Amino acid sequence: MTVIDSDNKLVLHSIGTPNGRRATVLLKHLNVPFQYDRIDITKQEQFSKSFRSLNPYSKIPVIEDHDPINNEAVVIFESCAILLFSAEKYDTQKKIHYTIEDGPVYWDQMKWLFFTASDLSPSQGQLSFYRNFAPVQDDFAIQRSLQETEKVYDALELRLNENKGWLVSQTLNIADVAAYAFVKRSSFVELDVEHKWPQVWNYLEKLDKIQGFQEGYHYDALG
Ligand SMILES: N[C@@H](CCC(=O)N[C@@H](CS)C(=O)NCC(=O)O)C(=O)O
Repeated sequence: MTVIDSDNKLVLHSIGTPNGRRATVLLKHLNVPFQYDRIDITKQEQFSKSFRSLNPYSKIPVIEDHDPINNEAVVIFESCAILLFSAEKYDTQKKIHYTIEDGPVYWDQMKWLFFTASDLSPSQGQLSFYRNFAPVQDDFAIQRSLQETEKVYDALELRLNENKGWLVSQTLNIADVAAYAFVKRSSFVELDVEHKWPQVWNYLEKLDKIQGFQEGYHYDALG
């Protein structure tokens, strides 16, 4: 396990899964140098004592860094909390995030960020588990998680359609990073995004062209 190094560089403990990729996409987009500590969750490394001391829930990604206000060491888990922290600390030009001073658009960002955290990732994650990894084929579980995931993609489609192809305002922000890492992985759960949710497909193609997004996405891959 890597520990935070003396030059204060951010340490990312992660692997190339959708939640892990949220962190690498944002860090690459912002050109933030980081030290990568690969936690192989297929080898149960997330349950080691040292990793558990960083995240008692034993999930990647986790970062170690220093607070931008008082420079105290901090450990942050939860991929969307990592996005909020990294944007606050490193996006000093506010290229990819809104702050509370920006008014209602900040709350829109939070709303869509939380939507990705509490609706998109869990439903797609469950579908992925039941389709790709469960030891037994459980048709009810597959159908239920498919239905929930489709509802999420329906909501994204509606929002993008009504809001000129963006989730928040008409600009890029951290909610897009959070959505991108999962939508880009949609073929793994056999969702036909191109034909069923054309606005989401166009959105994905648009995000693919943003600097650092594909680099961050492909930085690592599980398996
Ligand atoms: N809510 C967490 C979820 C993190 C998560 O589910 N990480 C998965 C990989 S994508 C993991 O570490 N799985 C290992 C395990 O469940 O043992 C976040 O957004 O960071």
